[in-house]
Amino acid sequence: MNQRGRIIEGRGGLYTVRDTKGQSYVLRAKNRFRREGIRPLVGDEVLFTPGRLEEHGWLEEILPRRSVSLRPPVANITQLIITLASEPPPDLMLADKLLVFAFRQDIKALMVINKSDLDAALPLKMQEAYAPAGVQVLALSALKGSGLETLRAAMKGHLNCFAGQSGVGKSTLVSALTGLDLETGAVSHRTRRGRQTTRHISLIDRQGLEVLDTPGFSLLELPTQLEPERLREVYPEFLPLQPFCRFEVCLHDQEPGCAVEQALEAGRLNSGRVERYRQLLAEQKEKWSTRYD
Ligand SMILES: Nc1nc2c(ncn2[C@@H]2O[C@H](COP(=O)(O)OP(=O)(O)O)[C@@H](O)[C@H]2O)c(=O)[nH]1
Ligand SMILES: [Mg+2]
Ligand SMILES: [Zn+2]
Repeated sequence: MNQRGRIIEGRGGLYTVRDTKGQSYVLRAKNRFRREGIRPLVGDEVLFTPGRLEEHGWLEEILPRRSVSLRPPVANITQLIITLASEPPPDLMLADKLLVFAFRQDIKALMVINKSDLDAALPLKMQEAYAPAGVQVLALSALKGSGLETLRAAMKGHLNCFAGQSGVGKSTLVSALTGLDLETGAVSHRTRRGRQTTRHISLIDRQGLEVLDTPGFSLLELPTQLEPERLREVYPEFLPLQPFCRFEVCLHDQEPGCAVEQALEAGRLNSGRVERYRQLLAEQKEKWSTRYD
């Protein structure tokens, strides 16, 4: 008889699955998965047959995924926590790409500005840039422990995944929130990427929080299949303006009579967001036009 659970870890062909009662099982995937090209992912809801005595059991079926990411390989995230800090200097292009990734899959996005003990101005700047996109921005310091309770409350009920540049303090945050002692690295060592990329992914379920700390989101590429025309759809701050653009298929990229351009000139849109949107649009157009090469 099949039982139901969630994959919390995958290593060397063995999957650890936890059921709703908190019991863990070690499973092997049926050959069928490989034949059909299906890769079980951490976060997957599955049906399985437990093993008898010391034997491993069998992963029988993967239930439909709510969201999926292949780099890092995780399924069913419901909230992406985009983490920034003043050190290393914020990569806002990465933040915007992460938002595109999240919004395309209907994943909720939350932005946390860590290390606010070092720089109290950054959270306000990010609030200005991202609140119009409907993103909640939280200021905190994992080191000082400030702002953690607000973050904890925002994480409840979600399968959370921390994303952002190496060195912003994701692991420190997850440790502070869950009481686990995760591997953290000082910023000055962040170029030694080997250790990070070999690290495996696991789903932590502690103190009422479900969370993934993965290094893989730090170099996000938008998928080639994302049509340039669809990019504007995942910029919530553009949507109310769009009906006022002269052209219905306005890409908000210097076309005449563009309401986004007018709002930008009037200072009613964040210029960085618009500039980076246009840069991403150009990149997607390029990828799209060469997608069969
Ligand atoms: N000043 C300060 N440093 C922090 C804070 N949180 C983390 N750090 C430091 O930032 C460095 C990188 O942290 P880590 O958690 O490994 O970052 P990750 O690469 O995003 O997982 C470590 O040296 C941490 O001690 C914070 O709130 N304030
Ligand atoms: Mg880390
Ligand atoms: Zn327009």
